Amino acid sequence: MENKAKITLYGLSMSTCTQRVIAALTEKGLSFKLVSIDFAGGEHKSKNYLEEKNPFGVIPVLIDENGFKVYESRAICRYLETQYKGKGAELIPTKDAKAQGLFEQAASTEISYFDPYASGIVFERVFKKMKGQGEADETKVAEYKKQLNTNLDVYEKILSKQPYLAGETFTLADLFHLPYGAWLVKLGEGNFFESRPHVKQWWDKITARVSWKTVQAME
Ligand SMILES: N[C@@H](CCC(=O)N[C@@H](CS)C(=O)NCC(=O)O)C(=O)O
Repeated sequence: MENKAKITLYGLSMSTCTQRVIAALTEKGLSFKLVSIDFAGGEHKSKNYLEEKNPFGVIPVLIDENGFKVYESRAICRYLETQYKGKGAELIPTKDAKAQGLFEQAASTEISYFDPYASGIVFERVFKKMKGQGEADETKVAEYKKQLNTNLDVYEKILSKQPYLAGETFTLADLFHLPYGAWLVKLGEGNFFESRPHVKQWWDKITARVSWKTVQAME
């Protein structure tokens, strides 16, 4: 059947950044059309793509039904939450300045203390070879692992006092962890989560959400 969804997501179902957006779209209960980009053929580096979609030559890019275009996966998720507030799950608490401040603190935690190390490990072990950039540098992997372990010890402390990173409810700050966290598990590095009881509880809860199951079913 023809997909009449008015939100278009340009990306790939197995790309981590695209998955982040698909999870957010699903949390919001928004239907969308995924238009696959021909990565192998270099479509994302074509003149047209750079001019019309994303000048950095990466995926994903979202075009909303009102024609608004936005790229950068986390920015897309934030946009969706604001534009479709009141629909689906509330992914950024706006009750008061404190709740919003705590959300921003948690979102910054993900991009500062989780993503660089988790994505670094995945890049070395998976994407480097795919991009023809050689074998994994295991010295770098060891450094990333050490730092990620140190940072997840702090997560353990935070999550022993509250169920989610921003407080009592699931937010985009939790969701942002899913794609690279899942890659760590796929690479046999699930111990990052398993070895810390509160981090494990949190990870089990966020990966059990319908939104993440939907992403996995699309892979
Ligand atoms: N910060 C960007 C990163 C986008 C990104 O690096 N996307 C990858 C796929 S997950 C990509 O398009 N890589 C192609 C390339 O680097 O040439 C975001 O969150 O959207």
